[in-house]
Amino acid sequence: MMELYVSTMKINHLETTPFTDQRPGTSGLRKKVRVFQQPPYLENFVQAIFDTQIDLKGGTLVVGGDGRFYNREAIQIIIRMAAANGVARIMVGRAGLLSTPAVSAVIRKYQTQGGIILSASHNPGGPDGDFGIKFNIANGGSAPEGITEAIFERTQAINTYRIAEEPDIDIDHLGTHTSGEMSVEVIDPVDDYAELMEQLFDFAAIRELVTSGFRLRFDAMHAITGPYAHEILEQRLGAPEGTVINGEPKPDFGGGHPDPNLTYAEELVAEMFGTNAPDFGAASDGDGDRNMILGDNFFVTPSDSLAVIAANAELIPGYHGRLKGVARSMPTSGAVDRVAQKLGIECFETPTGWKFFGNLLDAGRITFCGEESFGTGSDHVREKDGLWAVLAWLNILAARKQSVAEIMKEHWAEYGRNYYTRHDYEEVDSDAARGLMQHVESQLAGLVGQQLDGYTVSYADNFAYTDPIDNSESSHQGLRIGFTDGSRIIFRLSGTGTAGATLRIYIEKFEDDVAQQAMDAQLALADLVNIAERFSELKQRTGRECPSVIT
Ligand code: VG1
Ligand code: CO
Repeated sequence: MMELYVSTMKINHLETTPFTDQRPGTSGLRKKVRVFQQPPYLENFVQAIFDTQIDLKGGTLVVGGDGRFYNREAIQIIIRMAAANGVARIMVGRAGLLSTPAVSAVIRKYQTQGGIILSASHNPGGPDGDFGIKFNIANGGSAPEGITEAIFERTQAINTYRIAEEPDIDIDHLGTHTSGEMSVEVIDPVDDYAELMEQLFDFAAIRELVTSGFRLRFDAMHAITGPYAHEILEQRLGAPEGTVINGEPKPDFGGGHPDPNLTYAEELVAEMFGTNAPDFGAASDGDGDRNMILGDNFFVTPSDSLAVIAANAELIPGYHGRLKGVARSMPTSGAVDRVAQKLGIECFETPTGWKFFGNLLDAGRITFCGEESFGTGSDHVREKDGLWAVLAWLNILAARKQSVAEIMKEHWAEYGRNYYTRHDYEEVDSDAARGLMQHVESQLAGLVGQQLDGYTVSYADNFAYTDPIDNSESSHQGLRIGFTDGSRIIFRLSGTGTAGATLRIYIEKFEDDVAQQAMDAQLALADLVNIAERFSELKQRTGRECPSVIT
C-alpha cells in the first residue's frame, strides 16, 4: 500500500521589503547588532541566500558563529528558515559556536552544500557592537564576488521570506533533533578541526617542545578560539594549564576589541614585551581566522610570518614535498615573493580578502597564502586560520630549536628584509575619506618617472586583478605607488568597518644589507610615511594627527 506523507510543518510566508544596504563587504555583511535585531533585516539576507543558492534545497548546511551577542537568536532564525526552505540537514556547532576555519573544515569534511558564518570577525561585539553574516560555498570558502553580488541583487528584489513555525532547538547538547522535516545535528565545534590539525602538524615534536620548559602563551581574547586552544594546546599537546588566557568565549568579548594586533591584544603584548617574557606568544580574533605571532620581546609581521612558513614548509609533515605555489594580497609585503623565487614556485598577488585565494587553492596552484592583516593559511581549508598559523610556528620552532627572533633574523639575512607597516585611521568622516582617495587617484596619472623625496616612481595605479582561473575581473582594489627600489605606498578604504570610513595606508621598503636590518620598522619607514601623508593631504583632510592603529 502506498503511504501518503503529509507534512505537518507550518510554513509562514511573511511579507518584507528590500533593504538597500545589504551589499556584502570584504568578508560578508557587517552591521551594528541593532540593525540585525530589527526583523526582517537578518531574515531578508538569509532568504536571499536560499533564493539564490538552490543546491541548499535537499542539501546540508553548516551553521555556526563566534558566539557574539545575537549569535544564538540568529541561529534559531536560520534553523527555522532553512526548514521552511527545504534544507534537508543542518549541522550546527554546540552552543552555536564554530570558528570560521572550523566551518570551512566541516563543510569540506562532510561535503555539504555550504555554510553560514555568523561573525563580525575582529569588530567589537555586545548589544552596541557589530554583527555579521557570511555565506560559504561547497569548497568551504567565502562566496566569490559573483555569488555575493547575486545574493545582494536578490536582497533588492525580495518581497517574502519563508520561516517554519517550529520551537527553538536545544543547541547546547550534542545530538540530532528535527525542525519540521529538517534534521538538525548539534556537533562538537572542536573535534573535526582538531583532528585535521593532527594530520598536518608534528604533534609529537610540538608536545616535546611545550612540555620541556619552552614557555607558550595564547590569548583567545574572549572569542571563539578559547575552546579550540584549550583542547589543542593544553589537552592534546600537553601545554600547562594557564597557557591559554581569556579562553572563555563571551558575547561581548569581555568588552574588548577581539583583534590580535599590537594595540588591542594588550594583555599578551604587555607580557611578551616585559621582563621574563614567554618564548612564544600568539593571539587570534573574534572568529578565529586571524593570528598574531610574537617571540620574547619580538613581533613577527604577518607578511614575514607567511614567508617564514613557506621557507620552512619542508619541516611540516602535512606540507613536506608538496609546496606548489604561494599567494598574497596586494598590500601584503613581498617577503613571500622572495621565498617563492628561491624555491622556483609560482607567486600570485590578489586583491584584499580571502575569497580571492579560493580559485587558486581549488586549482592546486597554491599551497600557502596570506594577508598583511594577520591572516595566514593553506589549502587545508578555504579560510585563513589562526590556530593553524600558531601550530605551523610551533612545528617550525620544535624542528629548528631556535628562538622566534633567531629564525626571523636568519630569514632576513637569507632573503632580505621587507620593512613593513600599516597605518589605520578608523572612523574617519566618510566624505573626507572618499575625498582623500579621489585626491590621491587624481595625481597618479603622470607620476611615473617623477621623484618624491628622492624616491623615483616606477608605477602608480588603482589595482585591478584578473583571476587566473576563471578570468573574472575585480577593479578599484587600492591605490598603489611603487618606487624603483621596490618600496611601495598603498592607500585603501576598508570594506569591513561599520562606522564612518577606515583608511588604511600600507608602507613597504626592502633592505638586503644585513647591517641595516635591525632597525625599528617605524624608523626605517618614516620617510615613506611622510611622503604618504603629504601626498594625500592626510592631516588637512581627515583632521587626524596620528593613526588609530599602527601595525
Ligand atoms: C580586512 C583586512 C582583510 C581581511 C578582512 C577580513 O578587510 O584588511 O585583509 O581579509 O578584513 O578579515 P578591510 O576591507 O577592512 O581592509 V576577518 O578576520 O574580518 O574575516
Ligand atoms: Co576574522
